[in-house]
Amino acid sequence: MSAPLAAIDVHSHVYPGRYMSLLRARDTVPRIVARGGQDRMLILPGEDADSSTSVGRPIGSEYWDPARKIAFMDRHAIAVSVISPANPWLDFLADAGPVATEINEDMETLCAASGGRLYGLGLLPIRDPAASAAELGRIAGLPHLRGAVIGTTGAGKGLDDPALDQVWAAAERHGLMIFVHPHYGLGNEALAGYGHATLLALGFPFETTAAITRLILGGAFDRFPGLRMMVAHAGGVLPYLAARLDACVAGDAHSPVRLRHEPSSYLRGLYFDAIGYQAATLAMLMSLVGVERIMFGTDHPFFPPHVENAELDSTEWHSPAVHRAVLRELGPQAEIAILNGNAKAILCIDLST
Ligand code: 5CU
Repeated sequence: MSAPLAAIDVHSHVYPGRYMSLLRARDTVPRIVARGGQDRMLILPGEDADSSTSVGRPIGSEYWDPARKIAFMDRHAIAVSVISPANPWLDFLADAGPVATEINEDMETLCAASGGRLYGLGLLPIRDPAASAAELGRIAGLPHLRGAVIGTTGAGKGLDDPALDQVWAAAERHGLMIFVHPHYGLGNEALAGYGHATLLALGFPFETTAAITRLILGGAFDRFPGLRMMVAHAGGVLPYLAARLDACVAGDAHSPVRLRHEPSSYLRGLYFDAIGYQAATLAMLMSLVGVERIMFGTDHPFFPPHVENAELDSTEWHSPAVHRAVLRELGPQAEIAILNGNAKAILCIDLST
């Protein structure tokens, strides 16, 4: 059998050491608690009260040690990962400018030391749009960072808040990628009683779908046509519902929406990870936005296999295994483009080092 093609993983998370210290010092969610000699992570809304996970999830050095990230990559034939700080970023801090700068410097140092295996996305003090715009200017000067990851709440009023226009303007000016990722879930009250599965499987993509829909309908991509934005988890359910959105906007005689084009057409200007778990989902996304806008991702180190921590790095993980199989089903051209060709071009990644 031939060796698997080298992949570029554009959806891979890390909690830098400085961020871990921040979480360890807190006594409300998000935080890290020590239980029975083991660190447990409580980050999701209500996770401290959720007995289905026996209070939080175990967290080990796979979340911050670059050697373990690279061990996972080697195990799964991933040549390069574009690592991003994981949720909830700095959403819980009002005055996060200085710590964002420090963590972004840490991200650059970590990537620079990786011998070409790691590139990064920084984080933003997003509750302060002016500070976030300034931070994007600093990120643009860090050679291994390609943009920044954000959640869906912005400065507290969602991503269609006009106060965020200065953030989009800065990202557009510097040609940086903004990676939009869920954290809070949407419709959680209708999803309770089944552990984390419903929040992660449904609440997360619903949240992403609503956030990107509002951005589109609010006209952000008319005002900033050069804004580069990557949407997590294959776009949530927005690609699936895009034609319905067009029909409902067109069918509303009193719609406040004033766009140059129909809403779904803006999806063709966005980028997506390929974390859709089935070929039919990816085929649908490809037909809507074009294969050239989709890039392989794993979500590592979330969704680990159920083995001892010491065995994690040598065990095959579900997400990379299933997504490689899905890409094979899509045929060799799509497979190569999504596995690494698109990320090379879109994020300027050199696979030859
Ligand atoms: O399992 C989880 O909680 C998560 C999370 O918080 N963030 C993420 O990106 N994937 C899974």
